[in-house]
Amino acid sequence: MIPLCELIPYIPRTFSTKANFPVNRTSNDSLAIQTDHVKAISQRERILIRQQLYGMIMATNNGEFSSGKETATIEIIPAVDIRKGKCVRLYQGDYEQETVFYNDPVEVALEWQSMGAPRVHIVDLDGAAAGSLCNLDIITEIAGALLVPTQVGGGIRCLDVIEQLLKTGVERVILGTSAVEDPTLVREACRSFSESIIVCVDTKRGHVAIHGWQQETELKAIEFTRSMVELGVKRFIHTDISRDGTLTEPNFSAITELVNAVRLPIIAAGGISSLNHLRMLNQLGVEGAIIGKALYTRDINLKQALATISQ
Ligand code: AMZ
Repeated sequence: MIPLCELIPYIPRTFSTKANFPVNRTSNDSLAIQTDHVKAISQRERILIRQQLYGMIMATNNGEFSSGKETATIEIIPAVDIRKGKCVRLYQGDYEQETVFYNDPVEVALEWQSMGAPRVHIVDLDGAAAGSLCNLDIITEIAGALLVPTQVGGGIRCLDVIEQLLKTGVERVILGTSAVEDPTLVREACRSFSESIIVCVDTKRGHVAIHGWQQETELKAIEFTRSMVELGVKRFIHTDISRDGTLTEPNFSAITELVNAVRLPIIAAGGISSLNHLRMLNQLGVEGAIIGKALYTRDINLKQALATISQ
């Protein structure tokens, strides 16, 4: 068991815990809690602690975060977006603003694995726009070639396709458009495949967007996510579309709001472009961070990111 004093160094002086055990403050403002008591701290409380810490970082350091010790709780997930058989990145999800980074998506997925990626995120961009998978052969090849698990989205609209993907070795399937348009499918998919189903909450100006992000809905992120929890969804990916592919920064406030609203794992995406962003997301209590453009432009070095997060 990891002592919490390593998990949350430099705790604000105002912090108080409702936990029913002694908490000692050390000379360097860490919380020292006996290892035996650490088990009693719920995941929820850990998240609240991280959020307090995040507030303090923003207030005192202009957003610059430096910490001696952090625990690797966040999973760093490289994205491989496929369009017309190639590995590409789009700017804010715009199909007109595409950069081709690799001709062979299998090769790049293997490269991320060899650099230590614990999981690979695969999107069939043609599939998301067309409403059915268009790059199934390549996805099957990647899932077969990798040892690490994969999650796949883009154009998945029925149970048969979900089952087919899971049979080819994909670990998790992502539903976006069909989650909005076909709640019955979500309920049935969760009933049959449970943790293998992820719903993506891809937002433009706070509203969920579907059909390759080309159609904005009336649904607000939080209310949509809550309705999905009711249907049995156990994990979500949040992407702020206006940040995606921009190398700016993640929408920390929207992510915090979602983490607070839903007591389930959230994977953050969109705008992650520095090691600092990863450290901050780690503190916010997200389960994972999907990195796309910044890995391809080398703004983030995957090995360095993995090392930073597990220090
Ligand atoms: O970049 C885009 N325009 C885009 C994209 N990356 N459009 C959809 N997607 C991804 C979603 C999710 O992973 O983030 O496709 C998946 C959802 O697809 P669908 O077909 O279920 O809405």
